[in-house]
Amino acid sequence: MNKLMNKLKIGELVAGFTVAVAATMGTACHADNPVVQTCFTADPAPMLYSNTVYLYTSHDEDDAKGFHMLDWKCYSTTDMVNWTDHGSIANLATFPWARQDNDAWAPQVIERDGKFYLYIPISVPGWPKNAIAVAVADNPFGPFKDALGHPLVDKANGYIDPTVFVDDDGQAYLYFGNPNAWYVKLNRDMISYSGEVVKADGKPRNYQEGPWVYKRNGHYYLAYASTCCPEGIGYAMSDKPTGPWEFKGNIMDGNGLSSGNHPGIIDFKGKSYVFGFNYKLNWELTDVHRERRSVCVAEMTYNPDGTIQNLPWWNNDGVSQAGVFNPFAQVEAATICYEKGITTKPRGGENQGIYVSATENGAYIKVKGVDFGSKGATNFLARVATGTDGTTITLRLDSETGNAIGTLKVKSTGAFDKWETQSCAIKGARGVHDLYLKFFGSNGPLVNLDYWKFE
Ligand code: FUB
Repeated sequence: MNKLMNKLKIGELVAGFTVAVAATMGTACHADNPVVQTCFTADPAPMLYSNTVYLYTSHDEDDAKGFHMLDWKCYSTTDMVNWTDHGSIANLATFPWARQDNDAWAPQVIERDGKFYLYIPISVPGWPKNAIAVAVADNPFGPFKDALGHPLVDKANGYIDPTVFVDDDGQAYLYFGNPNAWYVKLNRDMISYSGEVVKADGKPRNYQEGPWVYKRNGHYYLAYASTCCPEGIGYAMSDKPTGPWEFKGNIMDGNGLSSGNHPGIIDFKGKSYVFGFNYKLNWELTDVHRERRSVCVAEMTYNPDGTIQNLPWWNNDGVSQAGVFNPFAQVEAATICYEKGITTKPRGGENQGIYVSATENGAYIKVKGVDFGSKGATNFLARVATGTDGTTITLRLDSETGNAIGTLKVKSTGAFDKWETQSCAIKGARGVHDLYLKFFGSNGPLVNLDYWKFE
């Protein structure tokens, strides 16, 4: 990100704060944006693989004032509104030769020939400090292992924000950079490159950082975080992957609510989506601007000539659901459209997934567009762990106070890490509804929930 205070004057921050608070008060229960509420996420990189969208993000720590970033995260969805948390897929310790206390910046993951390649910017000792590294995994969730034991692209000023694009002829390109867009041609192994680092031909107007390169209907696109004022998302087009790039406009204008943005763009089930970030959750917690960002998504529309229609700033509503949600298969409890009072925790061990913890009386998880079918459901099963008696999980339709279809009176399992399946009867669940799992009990940790399903 460019120097924050150069781009965003204090007045804009204060004005932004006022509007942010007004925009979020009373609406949180209905919001679907930002995509993740259990932690701060930034620098979205969506990947389509096997009919699922995987969203890789950087992660602002809860205590961040400026940037404080230690790991990279992964979420997945099949309907664009309910996102399953897969936790941390790599962290600074994955690259032991790099700076270990900060700078886990914008990632991207690409699948090729059944392997998954994570490209990340990282800091190395000395100056200049910016380098690009690559890690590899056998599946989208990692754990990703350092591929080289050293940077893929050695240090230079501004070598950040890598993005990889594989053209139809099989040639892969790695783009990166602030305040220039540079690229190299990757070799087929995806962990080495040939030739020199090249400065992209024609820097598009207001290009700052966060390049995202892709091809659609024969046009090459370079979307990026664009600066002039608060960061927006600009884009340029070309008829070659190496430019020259012609500036075409802003996909989203900058906004005083945010000092940054960073695009990730994808097509899924016949629609196009742009991801970026805002500071909504930060403004809900404090009136001070911190680097505590939250990934958002909006639907994007192309004109017949391939240009892209300008979008308003991220709204609270998010995008419409692509399909419905099946509650009859086992559902990871960390599958969330929106929540309050929920934290997510790793089960432990490599690739063991995530469970959720309800931390306060009145906490809830919203799962959107749940299809109970015409026959409906009669039973609810949940894998729970709790050291206390008296917690209930009430299942409500369409809002936190909507029609209750059942209540699970959770019995103590003896400890918060002793798991049991418990169940309750369900009545009145038919058709498609938003489902709210609403947690009541004494304050403090109430119950841990690993997965659930209806029968
Ligand atoms: O998240 C750290 C940095 O801020 C990213 O690398 C930039 O794109 C900006 O979002």
